[in-house]
Amino acid sequence: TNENQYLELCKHVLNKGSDRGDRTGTGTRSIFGHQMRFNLEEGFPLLTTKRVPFKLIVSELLWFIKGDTNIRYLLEYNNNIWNEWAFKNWIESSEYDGPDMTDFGLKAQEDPNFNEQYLKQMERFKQMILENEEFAQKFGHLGDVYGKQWRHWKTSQNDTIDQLADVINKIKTSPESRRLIVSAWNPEDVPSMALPPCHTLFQFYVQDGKLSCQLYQRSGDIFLGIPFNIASYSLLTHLIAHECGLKVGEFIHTIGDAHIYHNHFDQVKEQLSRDPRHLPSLSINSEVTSVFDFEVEDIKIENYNPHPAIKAPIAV
Ligand code: DHF
Ligand code: TMP
Repeated sequence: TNENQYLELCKHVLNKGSDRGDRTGTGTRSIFGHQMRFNLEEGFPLLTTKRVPFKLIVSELLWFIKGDTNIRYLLEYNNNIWNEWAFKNWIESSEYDGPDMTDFGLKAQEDPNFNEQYLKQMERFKQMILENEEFAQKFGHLGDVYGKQWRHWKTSQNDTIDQLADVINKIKTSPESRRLIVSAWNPEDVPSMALPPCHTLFQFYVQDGKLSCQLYQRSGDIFLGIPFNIASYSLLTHLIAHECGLKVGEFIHTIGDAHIYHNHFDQVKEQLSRDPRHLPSLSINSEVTSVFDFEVEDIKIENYNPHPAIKAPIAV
């Protein structure tokens, strides 16, 4: 089944991966080059061996689609998944007046006193982003990340390219094209991004009235990031298929460095001890016709009865 491919990837990396240092100082076990194929006709691939917060996936995807790169929109939907990377803007600026937050990601896990300080500052940061527009403009942005590259790629002529609108038009007018590509990897902008795009490039393919999508992800956090990425691109495929009058085919997930962080091993083993359940189904408001008009309330998951959530620290 669809979900077994994910569980097999976890086992494979635990058993055969190489232990490596990484940018965050956490340490990972990793392999290079892996592919999973999810048949979207068999159900929506939201993992059932742990609860995955679907609402967060929806608001993050709609945020990309709107071309937004500021975490304020996410916070308005109670979505905290990008906070740490914007928080860095603030604590490294001259306006920051709290205790030293250098290396907060690692320190918060090791030192309970520091963690308390950190949570206090993070709460203050979130409040100011939500309440103060000027503060949000200054510190809530993540650089030229996904939304910017998908919708407003900057050209050398000082124009912008709307890659997402263009690819949707091309799917409608030349579905056999081999050029149905959106790239988030913009080498000129990489240095200014809070995190260079992990999902770097995706391509569409239409056959027998069905839309398939393949993602090339350069780097994948198997326990925390990948379950979101699978669901997010599957949802994007559904939304675009809906606009184009197509059914859904496959989501093909190709990963470069596929890794499990050392502090996620127990969680992964717990998850592997569970049996997958039937996959849920997606329900989208059919009155919305354009991908660009969806709101969070228009997208729902049905018949989702997962095993309980499993918490894990994120490497910053
Ligand atoms: N950094 C790292 N090290 N791994 C990532 O997966 C990652 N993902 C990012 C940004 N930076 C990253 C964006 N996506 C979570 C999931 C996806 C995501 C960021 C965070 C996460 O923490 N998920 C939790 C629940 C979070 C919540 O409920 O607020 C989970 O258990 O799935
Ligand atoms: P890196 O830039 O050093 O590769 O670190 C990025 C980390 O975030 C890495 O563990 C992969 C993970 N990640 C995902 O797995 N999925 C995502 O969507 C994002 C944004 C990050």
